[in-house]
Amino acid sequence: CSGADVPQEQKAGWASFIKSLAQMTGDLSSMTAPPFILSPTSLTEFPAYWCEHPNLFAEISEGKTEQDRMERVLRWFIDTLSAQYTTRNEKMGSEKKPLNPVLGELFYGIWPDLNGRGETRLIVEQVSHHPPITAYYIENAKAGVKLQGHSGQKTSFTGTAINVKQSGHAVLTVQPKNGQKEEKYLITLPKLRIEGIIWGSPYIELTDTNAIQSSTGLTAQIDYKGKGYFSGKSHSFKASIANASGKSVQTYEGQWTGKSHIGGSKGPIFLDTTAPKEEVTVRDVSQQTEWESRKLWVNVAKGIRTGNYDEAGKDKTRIENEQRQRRKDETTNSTTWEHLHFTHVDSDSDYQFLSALLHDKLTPAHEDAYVFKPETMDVVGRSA
Ligand code: CLR
Repeated sequence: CSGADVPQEQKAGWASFIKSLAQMTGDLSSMTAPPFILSPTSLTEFPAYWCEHPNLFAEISEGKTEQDRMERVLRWFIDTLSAQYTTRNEKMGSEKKPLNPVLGELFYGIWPDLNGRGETRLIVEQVSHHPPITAYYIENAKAGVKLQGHSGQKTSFTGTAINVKQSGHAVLTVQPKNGQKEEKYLITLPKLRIEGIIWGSPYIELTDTNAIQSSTGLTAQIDYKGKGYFSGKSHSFKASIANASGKSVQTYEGQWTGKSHIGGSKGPIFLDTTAPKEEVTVRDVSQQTEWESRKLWVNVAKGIRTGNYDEAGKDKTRIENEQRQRRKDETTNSTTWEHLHFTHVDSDSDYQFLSALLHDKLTPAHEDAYVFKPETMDVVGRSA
């Protein structure tokens, strides 16, 4: 029956949450949801999912040809999907509602240099609160690969599922190890459907398509299907790499949560995403500044983890009030909040150039971007 996975005493709360979804106007991040569905993790931590297999990220620049490198980009990209979209189900039993970051919230991490692959660094900043937008930068300088992007969401409710359209994009820059010239890859983001809402055990299925457009002219297109389309299996995809004239040069298919193959389903293995993931390394909370996510939310997270929802609620209210006061002060003083690590540009020249190379032209032709300020790489954070 509906709500089967909802704790008895929260069934009424879940029912009214579902009702309020119908009234939602595109942003559900600030909606109140019953405790059992709350996650103790802020959305500013999510960009770490781009790199839980740092080897695959580093190895992109080792590709010998343009097509080899595009295939490596595709392999790394498909590999990130299971981390991005199934981690909460694996760790917490279902998809959960993440903490809604405050403006200026920061998240830093690294993946250590193992076997000479180079250290990978992650810098995340919440650059907008209404609507929520998270900007991120990931770099492995030794390997010559860096990723810059931002992410937002528009949500709508179908009556049984939540549709999530992702806004933003990412640009990957690769300096090939063989000395060939620098390449850029525009990465657009797939659409999500959150299913299982009625039962109280939400999970994500990816839908539609996304693309990776290289400055070399090569394009990768990825099509997503759930159960009963390509293979009868959930979390399925088909991908193809095409050259500048649109001719397919290689295809791939399989599950983004498991194995996929080159060519048909009987072809050689392309990727097995079940290899152990390397979680990002983050400084201990005791060494973090007030703006760093795990320090900022420490009491809220503790309350959620231990079932002490009063404590969680109280500290969340304190944080939100403090934010409201800051915004008021800014209005009074005619100042605006300044980003620490990123500069906002209205039109991203990489997006404009690369999206024009796509056969299925993107709309809009322009998108904004948050450009990482390299001189802030070593800044430990904003002081309280
Ligand atoms: C954020 C960007 C990441 C990929 C990603 C994964 C899960 C998404 C999240 C993004 C945005 C927020 C999200 C979440 C799943 C659930 C959550 C859509 C796109 C919403 C706000 C909460 C829904 C509440 C139900 C679980 C009841 O790279």
